[in-house]
This record gives sequence, C-alpha cells and structure tokens, in this order.
Amino acid sequence: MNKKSEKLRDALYTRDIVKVVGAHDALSAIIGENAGFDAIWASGLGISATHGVPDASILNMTEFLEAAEFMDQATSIPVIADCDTGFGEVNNVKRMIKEYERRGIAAVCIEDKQFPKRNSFLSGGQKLADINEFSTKIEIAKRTQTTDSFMVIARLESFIAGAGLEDALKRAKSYTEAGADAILVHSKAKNAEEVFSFSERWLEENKSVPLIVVPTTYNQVQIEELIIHKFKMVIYANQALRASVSSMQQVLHNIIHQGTSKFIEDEVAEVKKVFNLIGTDDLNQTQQWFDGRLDQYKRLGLGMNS
Ligand code: SPV
Ligand code: MG
Repeated sequence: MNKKSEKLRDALYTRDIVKVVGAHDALSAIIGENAGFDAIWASGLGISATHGVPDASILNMTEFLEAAEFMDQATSIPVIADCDTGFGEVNNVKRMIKEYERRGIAAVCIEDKQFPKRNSFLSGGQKLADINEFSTKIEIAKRTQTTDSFMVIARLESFIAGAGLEDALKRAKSYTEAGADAILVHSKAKNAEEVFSFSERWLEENKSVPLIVVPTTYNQVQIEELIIHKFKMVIYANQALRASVSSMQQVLHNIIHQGTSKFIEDEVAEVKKVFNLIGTDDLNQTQQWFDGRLDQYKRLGLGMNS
C-alpha cells in the first residue's frame, strides 16, 4: 500500500484542482512543498538539466528514478514521475512500472512520442508514437502495477506535433480505453484556447477521466479559468528550475564583476535557511538524544564497556 498514491488519487477526484510543482532535485521539491503545492512533478527537463544534459532521452531510467526517489524521500507529498516515452518498448515499460511503484512513486506519466524523445518546446519536428503501440504501453503499465492507487497518466503530444484536435481526441479515447488514469494534454500555444477546445470536446464524451495541463507557454491563464474548464490538475513544470538558473547566473556574475560576495548577501538565502530546509534541526535533535542516551548507558552501567 502506498499512502502517497492514495492521497494523490483522492485529491484528483475530490479537489477542484490539484496544484503540482515541477522539481529538479530534492531541495526544489522541499521548497515546492513548503510553498503549498499538493504534489511534485519529477521533471524530465529539470532532472536532465541538473545532470547537464539535454532533455532528449539521454539519461537512463535508473538516473531518473533515483532523482524522483530523492524528491519523494525529502517530502511528504506525492511524486508524479515524468517518464518520457517509458524508456523503450513494452518490456521497458513493464520494468519501469515495477520499479517506480516499488520505490514509492505515486504516479508515472508517459508521453506518446517516439524514442528518443525531445523536449516538447524544441523546434525541429516532433514524431508521434503509433496510437496502437502507445495504447498497448498504457495497457501493459496498468496490468503491471500491483496496488490499486498507483496511477498511469497518458500524455498527448498531438498539439505539440501539430496533429490537431481530432488526433488528440482520438488518442485520448484510445489511451483511456487502454486504462490510463488521467490525460495530460500538452500544448505550446500562447494562449489556453487549444487546451480549452480539447477539454470541451472531451468532457462531452468522457467526463470521468481527469484532465491535466502544463501552462508553460500560456502562462497568463488563471487557476480559476482552468477549474471552470474542468481541468483537475495543473503542473508548473519548470518555473522552479528557471528561477534557480536566473538567480544563480545573476549572483555569480555579480561576484565575478564586483570582486567580492558582500553585495549579493541581500539576494541570497542565509546559510541558516538552507540548514533548516534540509532537516538540520532533526539531525541535531538525534545527536542530542544520542549523547544523552550514551551518558545514561555509562551512568547506569549498561552496555559492553560498563
Ligand atoms: C518536463 O518538465 O520535463 C516536461 C514538461 O515534460 S515540458 O518541459 O513542458 O515538456
Ligand atoms: Mg519531460
């Protein structure tokens, strides 16, 4: 039983909308939880970026899984793992589900592109997977999971690839028939009309399967509008990553050009704040408990060296 996957499933069906933050490592996941998000998106772009490689199926499954696991261990909210195209074909998907579920990840998301995938915002053409092959990937994923609450999210790349609304609807239908627990409809449009047109048509037919959006390019959209259009989850996939990149660049540039770090102190977190974020209080308490206990052992004559 995985309490976090139950929590996520419950939230998806009972809340107006589930707010998810994209994280690239455990620290960004902790900051996301503290900010009030309901779940973590273990971002493929974010994890690739922190490893210094492009978001193009360069890292392998265990590297992505390890990063997601660190996020999971560091937080109390569920982790949804971005699993790109499922790391290969049907047997790779099977192993992926076994491993992610076993390690406590609440949900995985796979996208209907061909391996090796490229980040959806990269120009130069995106190749969609065959609809039947991708549907069988979803089916094997659902057959492989061993707990009821674990979720498999199918991500539609039809709009990203320029294949349009009808293609997206056809694929969403096939993926939900294959067992997908939710549909993530991705878009790189400058406004939300594309995803709204999808949700309107989709809800006419299949009200029960929750819809998810990633409003990166149509960033002016308000959460209230997403709720009105019946989206059940919103993922802010890369804002934390981008914030840390700009902040590091600015601060480090200033140190080099000013020849001192004195002037950046107001812009950066105090070391104490970092200590607090990473559980140093707990570490100290355990140490104090240990020291006290050791004294007791010595005084009472317990243990081997008494
Ligand atoms: C990611 O965060 O890796 C995603 C979302 O897949 S996006 O980069 O918007 O495609
Ligand atoms: Mg990704």
